[in-house]
Amino acid sequence: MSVQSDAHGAPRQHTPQSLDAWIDEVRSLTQPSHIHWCTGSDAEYAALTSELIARGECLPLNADSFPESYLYRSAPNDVARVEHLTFVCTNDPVDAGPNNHWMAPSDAHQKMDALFAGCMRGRTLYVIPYCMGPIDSPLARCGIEITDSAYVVLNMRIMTRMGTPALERIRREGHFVRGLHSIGQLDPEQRFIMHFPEELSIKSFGSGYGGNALLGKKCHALRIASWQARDEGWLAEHMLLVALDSPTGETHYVAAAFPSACGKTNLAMLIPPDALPGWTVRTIGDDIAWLHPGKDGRLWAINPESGYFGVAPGTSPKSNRNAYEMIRRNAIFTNVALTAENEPWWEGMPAGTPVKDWQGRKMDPANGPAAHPNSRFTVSARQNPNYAHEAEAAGGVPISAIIFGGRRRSLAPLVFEARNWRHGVLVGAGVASETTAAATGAVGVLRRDPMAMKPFAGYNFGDYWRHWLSFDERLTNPPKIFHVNWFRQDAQGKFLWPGFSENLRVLKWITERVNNRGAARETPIGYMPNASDLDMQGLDIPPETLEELLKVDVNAWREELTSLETELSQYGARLPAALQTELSEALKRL
Ligand code: OXD
Ligand code: MN
Repeated sequence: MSVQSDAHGAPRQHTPQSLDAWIDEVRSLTQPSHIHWCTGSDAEYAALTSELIARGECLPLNADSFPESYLYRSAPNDVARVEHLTFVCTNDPVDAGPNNHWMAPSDAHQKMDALFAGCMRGRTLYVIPYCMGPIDSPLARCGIEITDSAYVVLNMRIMTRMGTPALERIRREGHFVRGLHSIGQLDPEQRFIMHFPEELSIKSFGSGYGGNALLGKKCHALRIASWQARDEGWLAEHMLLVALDSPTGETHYVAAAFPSACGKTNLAMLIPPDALPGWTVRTIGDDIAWLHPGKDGRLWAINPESGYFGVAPGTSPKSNRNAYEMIRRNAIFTNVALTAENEPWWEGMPAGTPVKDWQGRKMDPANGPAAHPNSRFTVSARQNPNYAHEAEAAGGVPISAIIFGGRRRSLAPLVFEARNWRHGVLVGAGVASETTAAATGAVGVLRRDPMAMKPFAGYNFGDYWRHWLSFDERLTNPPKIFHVNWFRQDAQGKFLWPGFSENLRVLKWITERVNNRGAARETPIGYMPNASDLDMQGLDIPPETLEELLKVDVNAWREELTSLETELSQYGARLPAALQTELSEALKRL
């Protein structure tokens, strides 16, 4: 099955292989001993959990302090996304682009089918029908994941609208994204995450880790959906979504893209500081947004997910009180440490003492952190005390501002505003960030992560930027685009900005700019607040620190954009001329 645009740009849907024929084909390939069609019911969740407890694969946590919550430990070599083993398999390698690892679809299918052959013998094959987005939303898209992991089923039930209603929609619509997953032997030598965007399908083998195994999330809702979105005229992005209610009763919806483990969940669940009374931040989503141009010329967004797969370490009443409260029931914890009271524990926890580390070993600081740095909680978004009811709106919410950001100890100021949509696309393309534990590999290395989509864009970034630029014409009332950096450090490595709740001060300026009220100065990199334009009441920051946070180092920016120019040149003929022009103009302004 594939979707292509006809001469008029309208999506053309090829007839998919029928669901039942595909299940039959997978059954003969993988040879499971049972097939279980997931309904998404409470009883099913409870039964699967009991099975996993009986098999020793899951530990119930303290029933008084963490009711209905469980701990899972993964294989120690299977704790993060594996970007070097993740492929986009298009007929023409240029369509995958230099930003992706590529394999020819026929080779990839052959390789994967050899791994899948007989891999479910003695195991149950679970068929998981799911819907990404509100079940009645025309902006939502469905998929089926076949897996041999009950852990995946339990997580997919929290993270997606999973079960019978999704299956009914799939049967009605006749098309869906096909995902085939097996944990295999959890052997890193036999681990691959393959995407076939032209067929709207995914094959993932050898990993049980969320980003590799919960196929609705990164594989479908970002890599495959970004391709689908290009064909159909929308955007699938690595963005949180929030509703910002101001003291005057206005609501602004804001989308923000940050690389993995850069605080998206914390920003999405921000609790306003006492010094800014009357503000409320409500969460629509913490990781992925699907953005569609509306008939009114605005950009409308849904969160395709229904739960959070959040980074546990650092989650505390101080960093994110709502998250800390929300994960005290009905939560799945993966690779956290354990206290003597059978409570989950991670670095940054205000109390408790770990007695067992994330691998279940007796706690010994010589073995490193107690919780794995990429240990996670999975929890329903509805448990968030500030869950925005708009997350269920079939038509989504209209976006006023898009924010890009990265983790950069130097250069990027606290906030700046792009001059217009086209300049905003350049700002997004220039996002760079220090790597984190969310993916295997070195941590703390600065890398370019355009639109925070480096690991997730399912096609050539050159084509992706062209698609982004096309929204200049598709939208008569586009969101304003901003760039923020919460992570600036001084020479001693101390953070210059307190972050967390205090980030609301920057969001407040952003909403003022959206309302054409906020003051700003024009700088060579865009519009920036003067120190006096930010609401700093009740926050004690030395004036010279604030000045440093709002400074533009012209020479360093010239170097930055020159290096961006070199990086963009690898996209050759696929790089849109308009982006190159935008970059040349930005360089001239410096
Ligand atoms: C995530 C990630 O899990 O970006 O959201 O890695
Ligand atoms: Mn993410």
